[in-house]
Amino acid sequence: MVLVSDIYQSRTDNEAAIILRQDPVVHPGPYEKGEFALSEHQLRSYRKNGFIQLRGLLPESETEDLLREARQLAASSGRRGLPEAVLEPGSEDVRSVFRVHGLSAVFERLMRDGRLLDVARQILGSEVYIHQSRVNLKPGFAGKEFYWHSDFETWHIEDGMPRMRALSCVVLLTENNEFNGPLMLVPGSHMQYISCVGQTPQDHYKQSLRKQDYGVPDPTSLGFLVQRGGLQSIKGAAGSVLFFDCNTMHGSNSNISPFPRANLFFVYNSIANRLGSPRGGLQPRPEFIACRDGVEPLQRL
Ligand code: 6CS
Ligand code: FE
Repeated sequence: MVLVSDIYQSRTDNEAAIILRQDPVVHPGPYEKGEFALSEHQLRSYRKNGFIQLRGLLPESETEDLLREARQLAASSGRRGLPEAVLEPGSEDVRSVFRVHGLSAVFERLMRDGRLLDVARQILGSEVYIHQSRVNLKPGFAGKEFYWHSDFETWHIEDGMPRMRALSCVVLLTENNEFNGPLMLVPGSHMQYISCVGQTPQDHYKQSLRKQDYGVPDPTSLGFLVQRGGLQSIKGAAGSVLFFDCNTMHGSNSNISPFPRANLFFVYNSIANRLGSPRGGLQPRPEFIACRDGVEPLQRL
């Protein structure tokens, strides 16, 4: 008999494995339904697919200001060489800016906006805080791909996130279309956890945020998930908002089109799901990637 102490074991150098999800998708909780909470129908769709896209949740005029702010942050943090500014592999273009809710008052307000927060609290069934925030810029001609992954696999192994009780909220800051590398998701994949092969090197984030080689699913498991659920790309105008479960398999292609693609991410985590120790003797990742200090429930605006 094999005793497994971690229900979501991964990167222990074993063979790849598919583990059934042990956590709810929509978490029951005493949480009061907010003004912008999802309808029963929308909630059912989120539970089934592991994501939901809300078109036009933010008006386009509002997203113009957000995009300007994101670009300014990218330029200034890149110029100052802040660790929050992650560059594209083999180039000087800024790929992502992390901890945007700490760097900008505009994003600090938005993370507490009822249009986003009401949905996050409703799905996670509790008070929430921000585990990670970032803007992915994917510039025209130059933005490279994000290979297939489950965020939870990384957050569990590298950040010690105990359970699947977190979600990503993605605000489209530009149009996302078939040309500029929109996000692709595998519907239903959130119900299976792909335990990945290979051991994580120390300081893995320095490489993985530019191009990820560990914590990626094997082709057989990925093929199985896609065969069952198909693929869906998230296309839409700026102001569309996507909520997706922390274990939904996703990735995106590079952007060889002239059209830049910028998306803003807030990762909401349940206050009952705070980080523990990373697995496999890894050092905790820096605060700007995984919040640990002074974690408190977000106050709604
Ligand atoms: O390492 C992380 O936390 C991140 N990496 C990817 C590719 N997606 C989610 C998250 O930003
Ligand atoms: Fe991701």
